[in-house]
Amino acid sequence: MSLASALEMANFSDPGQKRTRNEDSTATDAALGFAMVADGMGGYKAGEVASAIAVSVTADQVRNGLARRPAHAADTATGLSHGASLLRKAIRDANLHIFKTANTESQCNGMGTTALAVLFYDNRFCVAHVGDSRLYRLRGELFEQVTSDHSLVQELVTRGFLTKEEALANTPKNLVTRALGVEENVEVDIKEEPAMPGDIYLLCSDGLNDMMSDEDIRLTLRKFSANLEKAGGELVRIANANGGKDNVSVILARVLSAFPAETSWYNNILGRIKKGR
Ligand SMILES: [Mn+2]
Repeated sequence: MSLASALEMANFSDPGQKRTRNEDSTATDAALGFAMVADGMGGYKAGEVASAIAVSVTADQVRNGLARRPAHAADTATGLSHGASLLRKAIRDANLHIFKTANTESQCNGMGTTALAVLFYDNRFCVAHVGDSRLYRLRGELFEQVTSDHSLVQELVTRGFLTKEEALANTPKNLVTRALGVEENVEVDIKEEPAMPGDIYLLCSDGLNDMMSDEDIRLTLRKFSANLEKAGGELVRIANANGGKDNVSVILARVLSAFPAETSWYNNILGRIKKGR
């Protein structure tokens, strides 16, 4: 079973109701099992430059890295899977590229971007992220946020200073505490978990989750879960109907069937060996 037939993906990015430009960048490649959202920030055009660099550098490195070795192979230098190590390195390289561009092109001074990249392989996924773009998962009735925002609100909650309600009431919502392009090095959070048939993954920029509660996102996903194109279109439509204050990006990925790493030729050989032929 190839990855392209085990995964279904839909990709939406919309400027919203208040902004003239769309500084988000997105990419999907179901055959590679790859999806990414980046939410750029900065002066005139710089935000979209930063997010576009993040997505193109990461996607290129993932494509090249997977051509060399399969994602499920062990990376003996890091103890991670090759896929996880590849995602982390790609985002670090994208950071350096953006940082250098920001410091050499005057019109790009101060630009930055979030990065959220997901890679599916061997019945699991790896998510790598920096900033406040989010990965959610709908599994049956259970809808949860998989990533933890690198934002002032989340830091205050994680450290126990404020409850989530207090933090949301008293703290600027969109202050990210980590982004690509700000410093020469960046810490990338990575997480690897099993992916199950029926799971729906949602990658989004804050233009979605600032305009819709998690419960409304969950209800919309469940209502339209039979059709990812419809579900994604509805999420963008509701974010815009609720004000559309920011660019809104939504990627949906559904696991249609199991996708173990073993290829069919490998199983054939294994079958023959077991039968003694
Ligand atoms: Mn945004």
